[in-house]
Amino acid sequence: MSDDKDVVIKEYTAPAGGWGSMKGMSRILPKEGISPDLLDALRRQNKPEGVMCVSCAWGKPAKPHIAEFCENGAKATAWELTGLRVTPDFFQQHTVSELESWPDYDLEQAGRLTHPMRYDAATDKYVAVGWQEAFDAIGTTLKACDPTKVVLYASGRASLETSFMYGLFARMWGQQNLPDSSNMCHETTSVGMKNAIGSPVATIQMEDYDKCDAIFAFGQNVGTNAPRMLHTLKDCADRGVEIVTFNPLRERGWERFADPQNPVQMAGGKPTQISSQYHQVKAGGDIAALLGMCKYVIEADDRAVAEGGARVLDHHFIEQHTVRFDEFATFCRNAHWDEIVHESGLSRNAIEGAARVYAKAERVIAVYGMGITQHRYGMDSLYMLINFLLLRGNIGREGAGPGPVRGHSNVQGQRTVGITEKTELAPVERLKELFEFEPPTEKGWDTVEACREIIAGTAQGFVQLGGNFLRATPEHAAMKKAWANLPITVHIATKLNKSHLVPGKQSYILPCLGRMEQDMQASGRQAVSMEDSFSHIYGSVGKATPAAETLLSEPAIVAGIAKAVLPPNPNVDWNAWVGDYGLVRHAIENVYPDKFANYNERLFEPGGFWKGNPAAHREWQTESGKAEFNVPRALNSSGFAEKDGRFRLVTLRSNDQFNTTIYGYDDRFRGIKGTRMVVMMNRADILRLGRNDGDTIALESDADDGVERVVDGLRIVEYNIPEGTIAGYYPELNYLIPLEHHALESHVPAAKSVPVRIRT
Ligand SMILES: Nc1nc2c(c(=O)[nH]1)N[C@H]1C(S)=C(S)[C@@H](COP(=O)(O)OP(=O)(O)OC[C@H]3O[C@@H](n4cnc5c(=O)[nH]c(N)nc54)[C@H](O)[C@@H]3O)O[C@H]1N2
Ligand SMILES: Nc1nc2c(c(=O)[nH]1)N[C@H]1C(S)=C(S)[C@@H](COP(=O)(O)OP(=O)(O)OC[C@H]3O[C@@H](n4cnc5c(=O)[nH]c(N)nc54)[C@H](O)[C@@H]3O)O[C@H]1N2
Ligand SMILES: [Mo]
Repeated sequence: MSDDKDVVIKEYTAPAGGWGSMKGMSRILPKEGISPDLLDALRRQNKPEGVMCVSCAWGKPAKPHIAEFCENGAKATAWELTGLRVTPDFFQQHTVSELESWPDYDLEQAGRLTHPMRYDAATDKYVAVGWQEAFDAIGTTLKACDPTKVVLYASGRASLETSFMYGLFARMWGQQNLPDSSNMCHETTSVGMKNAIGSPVATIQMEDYDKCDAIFAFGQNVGTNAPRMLHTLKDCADRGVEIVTFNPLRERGWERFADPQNPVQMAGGKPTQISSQYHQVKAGGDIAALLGMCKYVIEADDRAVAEGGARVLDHHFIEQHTVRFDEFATFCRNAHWDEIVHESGLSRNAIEGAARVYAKAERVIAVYGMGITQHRYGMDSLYMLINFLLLRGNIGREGAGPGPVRGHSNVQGQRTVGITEKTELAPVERLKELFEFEPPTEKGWDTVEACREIIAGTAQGFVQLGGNFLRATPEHAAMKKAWANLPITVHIATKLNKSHLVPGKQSYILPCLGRMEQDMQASGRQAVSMEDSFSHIYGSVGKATPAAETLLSEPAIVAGIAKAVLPPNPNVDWNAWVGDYGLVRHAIENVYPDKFANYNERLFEPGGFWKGNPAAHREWQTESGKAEFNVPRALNSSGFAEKDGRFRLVTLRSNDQFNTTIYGYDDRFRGIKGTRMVVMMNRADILRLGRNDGDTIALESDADDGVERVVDGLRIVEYNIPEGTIAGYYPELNYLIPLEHHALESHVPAAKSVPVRIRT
């Protein structure tokens, strides 16, 4: 029931994949019982006409492997198809205050929610309520609110169909407070890439990995967070592609991999070495590392020009397709190596070694994750990554380009179909024309803004379509206090989580079908669809028996709320849409004809259908009409100065979790077992503090705002991590992140470089 399992800290020497992943899977599965539904779901996972995994957003190949799932996808599937149930009886046995004290792991273990529930303050318990009664009561309360003060959050799992309905509901109600989990995740990509190259998403597709000859990887933990990508990387490594990784931690997936589907490797053959170079940058050190590489390449080109040698830059591309190169090049030439070395934490030699790989490669892909986006100057890191690619024309041609690895399985798609707080990203004119209402034009709230309003007590209600907002957001102590004062909280969810257990004045849990489950409606079995990191869109058909007969589908619940809140509109027939999701797709196609032409017909195309990307063929939809170089505003993205006793805390995921869902206490690749309450620390830092490996300490906020934020009971784990950078797990450490410590323009909480000190 708690975090005090047998703690074992021991270096893990095996590769990613291999028998370890088999054990990782089997450790989770038997507890849950292997049901025929689970086997069927795994067999059909990520295959054409199959069911799309609820875990990560990695692409689903047109020609899948026999088992196109990974250890962590299997865990996510097993836990969705668990035989355990959270029934009205369960809620009778436990008060909400009691449940709130349970660890996230125990809440997840309790099983699937089965009945709509209403919070009863008198008994401090959730009690069963009928669906219609719930919708009516929610409708009555929401109608009395100022719609522009209610938050309609979406976590990136819900399908394109549900998300479209949800966004439409918000706008018909007169608001667009539609923060998405993307606001805590790749929003830096969406804002920064749009500014720099006119496309908010990856320009590459899966096939580009077959054609690249170098990969530069920044701040992403492939072995845990997108394990199916390991197959792609292995194929690349086998072809001799150079893989150069930048990460403060030596993440096993970027080091070596044994393919569980390769009999030779499983029989003890040599695992594949993934990275040919591995650079342990400091937290926030990517701007400087990229700057060093850009400087090297630009100066090599200067020499080539002077000596009449072969050019190193793609100067044709630069002239024809970009702006502000000269300004950027001057900045790089003037940069000092001592500063670059200090800010990156890497030697000049190491950076030049990486730059030489870049200068030699014909086609380069840059992949990245939260290590780039979740920083105060995350946008500058991202701009540097784009600058770096532009220097040799590595955007908009085969085998080259930026490849952000998205988080939730449909997080990118939700943005595509209107889950956005930004008017300019919403298809306002089309909505007006097709559904005959006046969409709002006032910008809605993003995640940080929603948190501000909640803390200030001005938010009047919170609806969450999936997710665990309270647990996932920063400034946890203040958020928790304020959350309880919300006039109404409504949770559309499959599993119980902490956000549900700090009820607002009124609170409802509305349990929904999971993606693996059969969704029968008036017109028969329904499919839903999602978009992956490569902008490919796939249909997904659930076949498992629903966890309870009382569950409704997500579209049905969204429609139920919409009908209870909105006056009837003859152009939106919510009931017909719920009866046949093909009609929702038809509406999506009407709103976005370019991206979704023949949506229903193409739903099951192997490998998904591509929604297209102008930057992929060098059409730059930017302000200047060109790809833009940007000079960074800082050399380190952390956004705070270094000083004695201050650390940069990286908060990240273990191998046994999906965001706030904790599947277990074994972070296998990092060799940390039995506890999540750790802080990974360099040996020199431990000695300097006069502490020992295994000591228990408290971390406190070292932000300059004077607010006290503390997490106690953390065990020091001596770890291979740069001095001054420390790491621990999210969400436990979210108490330590100030709300205003976020990426400047995108408002992504800066979870990868949080200023903290050890409490003495
Ligand atoms: N199994 C599983 N899969 C998942 C998830 C999950 O929780 N579990 N979550 C999903 C979601 S929503 C997302 S967004 C993705 C997240 O996937 P990732 O982007 O991999 O996110 P994190 O686990 O937070 O790890 C960030 C990585 O960045 C590194 N890093 C930290 N700071 C820096 C820095 O300053 N510079 C560099 N270069 N590296 C840095 C860390 O060491 C770590 O390897 O995964 C998705 N897939
Ligand atoms: N410190 C720190 N904070 C972070 C991060 C970090 O790296 N460090 N990462 C950030 C990132 S990248 C993200 S994306 C956010 C994640 O934030 P969220 O997306 O809000 O959180 P999740 O943990 O993914 O949500 C899990 C819950 O979703 C519900 N759920 C699961 N499946 C379904 C379904 O099919 N339908 C519905 N309706 N509900 C379902 C379950 O109730 C489950 O408890 O956290 C962010 N917060
Ligand atoms: Mo994410």
